[in-house]
Amino acid sequence: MRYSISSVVSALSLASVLGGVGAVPVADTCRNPIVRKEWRTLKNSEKASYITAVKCLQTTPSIATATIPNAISRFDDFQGVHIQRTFQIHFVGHFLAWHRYYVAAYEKALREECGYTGAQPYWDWTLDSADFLSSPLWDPTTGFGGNGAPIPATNNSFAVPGATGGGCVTDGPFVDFRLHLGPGDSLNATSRCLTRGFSPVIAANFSNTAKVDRALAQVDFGWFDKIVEGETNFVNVGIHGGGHYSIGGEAGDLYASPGDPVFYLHHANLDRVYWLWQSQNLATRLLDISGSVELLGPITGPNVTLSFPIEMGPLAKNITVRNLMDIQGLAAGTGPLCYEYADSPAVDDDEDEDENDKC
Ligand SMILES: *[C@@H]1O[C@H](CO)[C@@H](O)[C@H](O)[C@H]1NC(C)=O
Ligand SMILES: *[C@@H]1O[C@H](CO)[C@@H](O)[C@H](O)[C@H]1NC(C)=O
Ligand SMILES: *[C@@H]1O[C@H](CO)[C@@H](O)[C@H](O)[C@H]1NC(C)=O
Ligand SMILES: *[C@@H]1O[C@H](CO)[C@@H](O)[C@H](O)[C@H]1NC(C)=O
Ligand SMILES: *[C@@H]1O[C@H](CO)[C@@H](O)[C@H](O)[C@H]1NC(C)=O
Ligand SMILES: [Cu+2]
Repeated sequence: MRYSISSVVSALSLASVLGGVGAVPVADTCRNPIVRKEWRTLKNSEKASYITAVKCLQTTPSIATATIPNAISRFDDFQGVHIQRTFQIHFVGHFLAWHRYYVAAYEKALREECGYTGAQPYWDWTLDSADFLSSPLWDPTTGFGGNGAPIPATNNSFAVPGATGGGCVTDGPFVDFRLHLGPGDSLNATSRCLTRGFSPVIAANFSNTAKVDRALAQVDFGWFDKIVEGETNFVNVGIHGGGHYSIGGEAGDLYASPGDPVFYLHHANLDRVYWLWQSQNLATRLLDISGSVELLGPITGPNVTLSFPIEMGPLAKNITVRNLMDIQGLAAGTGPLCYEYADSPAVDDDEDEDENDKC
């Protein structure tokens, strides 16, 4: 029920109604929102176009060298800004808003600088939770390539439970790709391979439907965000950490994780879950924001509000949280966003009924 097309459609019409009330009249520039689809529902030709656009971003010259001197490509610009802002954008009230804007900026760069005509795909990791290694994402020809080569456990600076691999990826489109920033908070010049360290255990325990349902069942944004972000340990990993640590390697690096192109599919899915949560009650949830402005900051505040500034450095202009609450804010006259999410292929009414007991 929660996920059904009809509930999302009615939610979207409500968004337009809300936007009309008291909003400055704006040309209807979001009549055709681009549709973000689950990776495995794309045609092979669409998958190829996306990968081609990512590789284009990886070879398009940086525009951010004033603030990230060792960025070489536009892809590096995105990773560099995430590295720089890590402590301002995680375990804070605007975590989801910031990453919503970040993914949208990346999608815009793919479309406007690399000729990509599709939308940012998402990765519904619940589909792969039970059989992580068989995910179509890891296909060497129609996906992002697979696990990293095995390295000794002692070489893994960050021991993710159940991690395998850990070295450079050995197949797929990014086998020769070089990262120029990181690891961790380093912005020094470097040339590194893309590493992965798959952990099927993390995927099974933390990237499953029950975890998503638990997040969706939260009554306010504060609790929703808390459940999504989880804790800074491997016992109560949120669905955010589940995606990151199940891939591991570069993607498991809190700072440098956008160095793995799959980062953007993972965060698009988190954004989809955020939107599904908002869509259960848009009248309230387009306005509901809370949480500390500081990393794991005090419960006493200061807290994030709708007027809190969201900074993207050289990637996009400064805006406020208010502008990021609605993924079709462009239609509502309240922000720059104009996209929607196609249902995940897992979701149908039969399955919804089966899942009712879990929440
Ligand atoms: C493991 O770490 C050691 C010491 O830093 C290094 O010499 C070695 O090359 C590393 N091995 C692999 C497979 O990365
Ligand atoms: C980065 O470069 C600076 C200046 O050369 C150096 O002090 C620092 O140790 C380097 N950091 C890393 C992680 O290599
Ligand atoms: C994953 O779940 C299993 C079964 O509940 C549990 O035994 C194991 O400790 C969990 N592992 C992690 C890393 O959470
Ligand atoms: C910040 O939010 C917390 C939790 O919602 C609340 O208890 C606290 O009073 C808020 N602080 C301020 C300054 O608004
Ligand atoms: C965004 O705001 C910050 C803080 O006020 C400012 O330093 C920065 O120059 C602004 N960036 C842009 C692109 O306007
Ligand atoms: Cu992040």
